This record gives sequence, C-alpha cells and structure tokens, in this order.
Amino acid sequence: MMHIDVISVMPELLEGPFAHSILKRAADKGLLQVEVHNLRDYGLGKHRQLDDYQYGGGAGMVMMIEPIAKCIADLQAKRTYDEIIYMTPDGETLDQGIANQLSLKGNLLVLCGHYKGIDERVRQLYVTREISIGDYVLSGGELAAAVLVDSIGRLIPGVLGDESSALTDSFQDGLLAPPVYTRPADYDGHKVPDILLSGNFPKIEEWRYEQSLKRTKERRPDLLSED
Ligand code: 6GU
Repeated sequence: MMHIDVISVMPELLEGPFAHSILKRAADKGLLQVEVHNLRDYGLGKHRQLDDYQYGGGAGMVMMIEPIAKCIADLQAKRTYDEIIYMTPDGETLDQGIANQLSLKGNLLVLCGHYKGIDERVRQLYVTREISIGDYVLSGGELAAAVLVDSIGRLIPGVLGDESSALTDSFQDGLLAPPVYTRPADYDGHKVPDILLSGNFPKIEEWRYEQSLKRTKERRPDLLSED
C-alpha cells in the first residue's frame, strides 16, 4: 500500500479533502494511506515556536529547521521515503507526468510551507523534490498538497471504479478530453451528435480522437507544440 505523510502547521486545512473525495475510497480499499502530522507538536519551547525573524532583516517570518528536522527524523524512524517533497511556488510546476511518476512510488513525505518560507538548509539537507501547482501564490502549501495528493491518489491502480477512467482523462495522452453527453438525446432541440448513438465503436473512437485534437488546437496549442 502506498503511504503519504504530510507535515503541516494547519492540519485542519487538509482534513476535508482527505476525509472525502477519491482519497477516502483509496483508503477504504487499502490502496493509499495518507497521514497528516502537526508540525506544532515539534515546536520549540513552551510556546512551541515554529518560525522566527529572518537573518539579514526583511518582512515575514521563516520556518525554523529544528522542528522540521525533528519531525522528519521521527517519521524516518518508521519509514524510508522515495521522495521528500516541499510544496513551494518556486518548485517545478505539477503536471500529469509528475503525478504519474509519483503514483508509482511507495512512500512519500510532503512538507507544506507557510509564512515567508522555510530555512534554506531544510531544502538542502532533506528535500528531494520541490513542487508548485501553478504561477500564483497561496497562503500556505496545504491546498497545494491536497491537489498533489488527489492527483496522485486517483492514479493508483484500483482506486477509480472504472479501471480505464484515468486513462481517458484530459492530459493523460497529452490531449484535452473530448466532449461527453448523457440523456436526453434531444434536449429542447439541442441534440447529441448522431455518431454517439450509432453503435459504431471504431467510428466513435475516431470521432472522440478528432474532437480531442480540435479542442486541444483551439484551447491549448502549447500542448501540441511541446517536446
Ligand atoms: Cl506549492 N505553495 C504556495 N504557498 N503557493 C503556491 C504553491 C505552493 N503552488 C502555487 N502557489
């Protein structure tokens, strides 16, 4: 079973996403276990301090290395990690390829940043991979971690009900997904394309591929010109 530990100063932010959605299904099926660890438990002194002013001056507090190091050491006593991932806007941008790669791993540790960031030495000494979820700034890494873990969890074989459904996602083949329809076949004169009602599956697959290509050209030409 895949295991993902998440270190956070705001574990409440992660409870909702992990208790519901696809991740709950994955946990119930014994395919993925996600555990959130409260960094506050490792804070320094009676105030359980986690952050301090930055050397050299400047606005914003920085997360100290000692609580993070203690927390990681505790977790490493139980598990060996394939990757220690730091969620940060200056990391590599998450895409389907990264989610695919990480879904094949056994144990992951995900560290959520807060405040102005974490002491650079945490990154040098512990972090093996740095991931962002896009070019905008969130107040903390928690929501980004929820996105990352969801994108990984749904790719673990057996998590999704229909085994093939992750394969037909947008991006899985480098293209956007084609349009889909369900009942009624005619909604107030707005009809479902005839081909989908034809029962001719090879033709339907061809149509879907054409639609994927058309949609990708129109909306995301960058996906077609890469590599
Ligand atoms: Cl991983 N963290 C924060 N704080 N903001 C982000 C992000 C991560 N990815 C995009 N924006």
